[in-house]
Amino acid sequence: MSAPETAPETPAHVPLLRRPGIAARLGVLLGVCVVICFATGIFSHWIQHPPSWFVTPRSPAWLYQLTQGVHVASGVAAIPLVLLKLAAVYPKLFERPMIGSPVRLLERAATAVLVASMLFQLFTGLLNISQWYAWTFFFTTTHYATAYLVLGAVAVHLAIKLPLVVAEFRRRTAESVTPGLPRRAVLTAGIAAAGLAVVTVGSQSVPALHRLGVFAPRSGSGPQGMPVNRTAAAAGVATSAHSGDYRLVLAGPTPVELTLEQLRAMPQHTARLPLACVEGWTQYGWWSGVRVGDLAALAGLEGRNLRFVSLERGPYGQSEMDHAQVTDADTLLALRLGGEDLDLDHGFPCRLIAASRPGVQQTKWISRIEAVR
Ligand SMILES: Nc1nc2c(c(=O)[nH]1)N[C@H]1C(S)=C(S)[C@@H](COP(=O)(O)O)O[C@H]1N2
Ligand SMILES: [Mo]
Repeated sequence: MSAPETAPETPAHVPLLRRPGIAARLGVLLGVCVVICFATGIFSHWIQHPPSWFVTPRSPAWLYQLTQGVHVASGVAAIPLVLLKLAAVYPKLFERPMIGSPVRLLERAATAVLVASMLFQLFTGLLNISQWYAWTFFFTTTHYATAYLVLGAVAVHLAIKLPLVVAEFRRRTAESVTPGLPRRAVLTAGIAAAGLAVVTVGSQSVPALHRLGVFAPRSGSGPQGMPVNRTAAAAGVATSAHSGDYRLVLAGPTPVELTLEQLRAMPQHTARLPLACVEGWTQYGWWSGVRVGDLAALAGLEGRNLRFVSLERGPYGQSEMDHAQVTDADTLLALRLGGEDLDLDHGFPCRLIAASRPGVQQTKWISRIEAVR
């Protein structure tokens, strides 16, 4: 009796995810997400730490909402794609020889860096937007540095794999005679999973979809219909903000101290502006208060870049603004939100609000305005 014949290898016996061309196509989708995420991330970094050549864009008011929304969306979409891609290629990660030739060593080292840095970046990013700060390092600096590591590793990986990717895409015509459905099904599933992932965080900015925001803890509304990032109690300002001793200090050539009553007596302006958090959510509100340009003029601070100091101590307790935005008619020291006095958690007695500015720079509980340098 002869041994049973082994069936010839047909596409049907190749696990769905390992079919030719799938890894390459997932890689292209992932690469697009990475580039978009990097570009919008670097933009956010420049806005917050402007290099000397960088001109901070001041309009449209929703610009930062858009770029940061796209940043978070592309990062979140990349998570299911990277997991699918790993599932498609993981047997290769354990192929022998482990080391081999120098070129192979380089390739494997680059892959190790790529996988590790990308998983680290995407998952810490996801935890951050989910407000689960489960680490001791300072997130933004680490996130920024790792972004370059990911981009560099992607570039090396692409340089090594480019011929393979091109070959995979060329094969397309030859393959169209075999049933193409499974591959397309995998890619469709990948894109659908990426889309679903975006919904789990993006829905926080769409009131009707709040319940879908499982990775978006700020879903739903805080006081005055606006989510709260850090409460007054957490910032340690609950007492000082309500104190009768409160004064706004304008530390200019003509020093001025204003009580809340005096601030209320100044000309008030109203603007509809978004709070666009770096963590992806955006919420619009009607803000009313004193124009920062008027306050600067009062203290002889015209033409100066300004620093806004909060009653809160610590890294989020101050922010800076260039003189061009100081004179913007919509740059306000807001006293009211939606026609009511600011809620304590939104920055009572007053907070900064200006167009196209990351939420993290819309400093709450302002007690002092001074010139930078
Ligand atoms: N003093 C102070 N201001 C702050 C913060 C803070 O922690 N402390 N958080 C900032 C961040 S990250 C955001 S997104 C907005 C959120 O404003 P809200 O809490 O009123 O929604 O406030 C900003 N202003
Ligand atoms: Mo934020």
